[in-house]
Amino acid sequence: MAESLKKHETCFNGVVACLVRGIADNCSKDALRTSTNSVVDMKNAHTQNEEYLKLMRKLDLEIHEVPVDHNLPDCCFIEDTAVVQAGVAFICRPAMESRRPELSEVIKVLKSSLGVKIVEINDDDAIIEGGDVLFTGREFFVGLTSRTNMAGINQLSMAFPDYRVTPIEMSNDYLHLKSCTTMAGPDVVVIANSKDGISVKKQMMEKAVHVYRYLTIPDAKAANCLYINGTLIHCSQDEYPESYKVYQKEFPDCPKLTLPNSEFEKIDGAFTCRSILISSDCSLLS
Ligand code: CIR
Repeated sequence: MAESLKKHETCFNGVVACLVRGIADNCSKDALRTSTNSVVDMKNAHTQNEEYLKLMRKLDLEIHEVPVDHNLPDCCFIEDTAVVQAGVAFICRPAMESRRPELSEVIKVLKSSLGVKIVEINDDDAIIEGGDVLFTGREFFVGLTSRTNMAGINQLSMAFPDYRVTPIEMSNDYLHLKSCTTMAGPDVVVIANSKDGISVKKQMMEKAVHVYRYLTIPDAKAANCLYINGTLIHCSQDEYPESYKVYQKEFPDCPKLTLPNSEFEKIDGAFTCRSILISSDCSLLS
């Protein structure tokens, strides 16, 4: 499969594995969140996470589980710890001190299970989280948010010298860039129909090295989707009926699956944040 892929499609159609991490027992109580009164139903969260893993298995991905640490309430949001693309694993530096101890176990699994080059940050002023890093297969867009600064973006640029890295200005409406935009396949960007979404789209259109197809999604939280080897994974009809309709209508020929995400959404987690997808150019598995 992977050999015949064009380079820019490898991260979409050459996905061979994923890294995931379980839910800490103190997640409901201690996970960071923007909404102060949200309470996670842990039983339901575990059910939703099981569905997520079931889907990864159904798509034939080899699953690498980083051992859950019950002292790290946000550890299931593994996307924020590393950007693994184009043969490199760039280790992030989360803005929140409470999340930094998440890194060591992720690095261990990346080293032991995958043949990928590890690049760590050497600037104490840098902060960057994977949720802010959108890779299109051709270039990176990185949100400038409360979790990512220019020093962090500069570190990412150094780790991926072959790719253009474009900072995207954002207001504080969203936690991360990928809270309002993700890739729905090669060269297709889905983006929230919101003030920030519109501004992000404008910046991407002005600065991108490539012309992408942009698709606007009515519910901001539904603009976070996953595309894995030809299958598009998006919001359920129950949770976001209007956005669900857009996905159904705009991707008529693409196999589509839905997942519930309501429990993770309460603590600002979207679909992408619960895994790090590994493509064939980043793995000894290929
Ligand atoms: C946090 O605030 O760090 C977590 N509660 C949520 C992180 C979500 N990460 C992501 O979407 N990439």
